[in-house]
Amino acid sequence: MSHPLLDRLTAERTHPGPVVMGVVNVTPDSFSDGGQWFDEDAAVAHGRGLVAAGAAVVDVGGESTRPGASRPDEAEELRRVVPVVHALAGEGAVVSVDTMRASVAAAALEAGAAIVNDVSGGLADPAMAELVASSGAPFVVMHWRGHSTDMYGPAQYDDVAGEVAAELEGRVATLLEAGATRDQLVLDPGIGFAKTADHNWELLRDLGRIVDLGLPVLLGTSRKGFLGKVGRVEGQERRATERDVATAVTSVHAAAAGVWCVRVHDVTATVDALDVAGALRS
Ligand code: PMM
Repeated sequence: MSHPLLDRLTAERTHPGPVVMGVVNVTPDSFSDGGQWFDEDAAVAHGRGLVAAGAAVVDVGGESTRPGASRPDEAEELRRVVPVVHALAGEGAVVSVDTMRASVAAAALEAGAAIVNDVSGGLADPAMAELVASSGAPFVVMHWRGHSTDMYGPAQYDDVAGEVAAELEGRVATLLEAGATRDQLVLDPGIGFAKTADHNWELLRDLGRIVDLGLPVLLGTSRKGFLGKVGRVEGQERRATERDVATAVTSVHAAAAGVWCVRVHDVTATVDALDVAGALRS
């Protein structure tokens, strides 16, 4: 049983496999596209283009989570995010807000956002669980072990998929205790967050263990560093914008593993890949 909005997004998609979420980073410093959509009009036009390319949801964020990034203050995050959410939602797009702050999530919902995507799964802001419960909006619970200022210190696992699954279940229990309902929750293993390249590959191979938790799963591999390194010697890695083919391959893998949604920068590449994979299977 999932939230009516999540069911609607699944039912209305025009390609096989997972729903596609397109990324709109209203930041000066994101690792893959920092600065490109920092201007409000550019961000809105970009979001519109992602919807035209097949994104069922556009994810608007104002804080870079690039390793080592420092956080914008709340006023600055609100200034970046709210007008873009308002404009895209006003045009009929389904918008999610990518934030770790309950105040920003609340303002974005007020401006027309329909989904809250929190890379900390509610851990960064103690007020988030209460907001999730009171709003009733779908909430993406990502696996997280701390802010990006120390991304790799906590990247210690004996069994990465098992530990990520257990920690996500802990977050779900806390959110339910705060009054959220199960149908609101979407799980995300948090590729690249407190995970080395080896951890990311292992998690991707073991995605079924996250899907088996029984909630819809969202996967964000798009343009991440481990896709730049694979098959390349040091110094010759693919740059972030050269990782869209690699990302599309992981979207096909996610489809086979039963993932509900993939979060990507290049929507066209992923939709093409899902179409081809679907035709091969049917
Ligand atoms: N990755 C980034 C940002 N937000 N949200 C979710 N749910 N999952 C992710 O993997 C994720 C995210 C990384 O930064 P980007 O916006 O440049 O992709």
